[in-house]
Amino acid sequence: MKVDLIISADDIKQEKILKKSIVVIDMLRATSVITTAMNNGCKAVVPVLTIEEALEIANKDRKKYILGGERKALKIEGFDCANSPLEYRRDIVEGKTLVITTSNGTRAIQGSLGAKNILIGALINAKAVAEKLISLDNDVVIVNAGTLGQFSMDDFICAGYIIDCLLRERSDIELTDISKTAYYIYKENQNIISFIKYASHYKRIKELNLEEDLDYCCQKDIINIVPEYNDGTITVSDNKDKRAVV
Ligand code: 3SL
Ligand code: MG
Repeated sequence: MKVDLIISADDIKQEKILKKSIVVIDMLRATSVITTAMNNGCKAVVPVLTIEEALEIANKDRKKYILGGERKALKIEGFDCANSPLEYRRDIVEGKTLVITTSNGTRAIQGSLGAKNILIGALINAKAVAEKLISLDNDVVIVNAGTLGQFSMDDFICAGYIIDCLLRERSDIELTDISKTAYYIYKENQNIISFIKYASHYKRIKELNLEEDLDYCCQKDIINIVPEYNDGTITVSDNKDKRAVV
């Protein structure tokens, strides 16, 4: 099993992801939101690129859908929720379909179309993602959403932790130089907050007084499910027994 890594949604190349098992990471905060919503009983998540697309889907039946996401890290006018994972509580999401649009995370998911599998990963479900990858037994590309086409320290260290989980399960994993670097960086910085407090996006979220989001997203392995994208929709195939309490 080979593991490669792409550093931002803008750097995805079709030839690199074709037939691979992809993990999309936007730990601050889109993939943490999707994972939390699904863990709290959300039926499905529809990731879209534009606000207009999101409104068009949700307006078909406002009782069935929740509108979520952000622009410039802020709630979108007319939407139900912003991009804070803590908003996606069971009483809000259970039985609903979340239509979400975000600046980087949903772009990274859409950019990964053509891959064999597209898994949704974050620190909060990293170990479960690694276990799922082992069971798929295919070459892996970790797609970091990054921030507006730029490298993001937060997604990179999250990738490093997923690689660490993979290496604990299997010794025959071949890492590219960039995935090896993510792994080494994680090994030297296992306290995630101490490392990513220097990241630009961390600072932006902190300036918005969303420190609780940061604390939440920086926890490792509090959720055991792995959301997966197929044909326009993200679901969890075996979430019933594995749902953790958050
Ligand atoms: O870029 C994204 O997809 C978002 O997760 C960014 S934010 O953390 O909500 O600002
Ligand atoms: Mg991000």
